[in-house]
Amino acid sequence: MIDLRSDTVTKPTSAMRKAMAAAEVGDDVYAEDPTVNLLQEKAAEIFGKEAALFCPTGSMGNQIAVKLHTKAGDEIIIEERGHIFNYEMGTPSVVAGVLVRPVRSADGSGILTWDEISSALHTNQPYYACPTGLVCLENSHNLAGGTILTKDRTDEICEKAHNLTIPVHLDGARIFNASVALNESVAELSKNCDSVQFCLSKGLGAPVGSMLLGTKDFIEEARVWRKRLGGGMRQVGVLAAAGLIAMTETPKILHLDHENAKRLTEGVANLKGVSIDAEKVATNIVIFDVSNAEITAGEICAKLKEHGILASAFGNSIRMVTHYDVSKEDIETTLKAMEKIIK
Ligand code: TLP
Repeated sequence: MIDLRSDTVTKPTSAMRKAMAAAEVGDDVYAEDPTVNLLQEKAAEIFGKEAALFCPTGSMGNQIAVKLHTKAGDEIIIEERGHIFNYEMGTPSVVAGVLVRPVRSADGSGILTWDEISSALHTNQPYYACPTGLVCLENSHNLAGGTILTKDRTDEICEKAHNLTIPVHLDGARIFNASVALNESVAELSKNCDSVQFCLSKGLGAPVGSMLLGTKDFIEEARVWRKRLGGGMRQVGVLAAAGLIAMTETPKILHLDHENAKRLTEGVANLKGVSIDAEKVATNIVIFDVSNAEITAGEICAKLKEHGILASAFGNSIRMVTHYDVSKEDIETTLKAMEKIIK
C-alpha cells in the first residue's frame, strides 16, 4: 500500500528500533527516565526555550497549553480550520472551559494577519463578551494544505498580542516542515511564542510522542496537567529514544517529502476537474478540490484503494500527505492511477 492519508502513518526506522531496544529507562512520573530527560533537554536546546515536556500526543500538548494559558470563560482565537478547533474533540471547552472564536483567513491561506486577529479580540467588554485569553497559531497549517507562517508574521502577532497581555501558543505539529521550507530555524520561528507543541510522530517518523515547550514554570505546571489527564507514562524512554532520532535526524531529509509533494501537485493540477493552487503547496501536504470532476472525492479514494493507494477525502477535497515511507516512484504510481480514475 502507498499510504498518503497522513504522515502519522510512518513506521519507525531500523535506527529508531535499535535505539528503542537499547534505551536506558526509569520511571518518568518521578522524572527519572534518563532518555526522556535527554529528549526534553535537547528539545529545549533546539528551540531555545527554558524547558520541554514529552507528551503522548500533540492533542495533549495543545490541551495542556490551552488550559494553562487561560481561565474558564475566556475565549481563544484560532484560524477556522485550525486543528485545536476542528480535530481535538472539543477539548478547549471540556478541559479548559473556554470558548473557541474561529477566524477566517480572508486569502484562504489559513495564515491570519494581525488585523484579522484583532477584529476578533475582546479586551474591554467585561460584562458582555468573553475576554480573549489566548491566540493559537498553527505552523504548518494542516487543513489549509501545509501552508507556512513566516517568522515575521509570527513575531508581529506575538508582539501585538503581548502588548495586550494575551499569550500566544503555537501548534507546531509540523514546525520542522515549515523550518525546512523557509530555511529558518525552529527556534526563530517560535522565538516569541509563549508555548510551542511539536509532534515527533508526524513527518519526523517517531511511533509516538509530542513535545510541549515553554518557560520552566509553565512546564512544571504542564507536568501536573499531563499526569491529571492520564499522560504519566513510566518507563517511556523506549519511545523517547525513537523521538531523539526523529528530532535530530529526520529534519535533514524532510526536503525530499516536499519535493515529492510538489511533483504530486504538478501532476494532479493537470487533471480535468481538479483544482489546486500549486503556489501554496510549500511542505508535505497536498489538498485538492475535485468538485468539477465527474466522480466524488470519496469515490476517487475508493478507486485509489483498488490500486493500492490510500488517500483521505474531506467533502469535495482530497488530502495526500508525503512522508519518508513514500518514494518518488510511489508518487508516479499515484499519478498514473489518478489519470486512469479521472479520465
Ligand atoms: N493531525 C492528524 C489528524 O488529527 C488530522 C493528521 O493526520 O494530520 N496539530 C496538528 C496541526 C495536527 O495535524 C495534529 C494531527 C495534531 C495537532 C494532533 O496530534 P496527535 O494526533 O498526536 O494528537
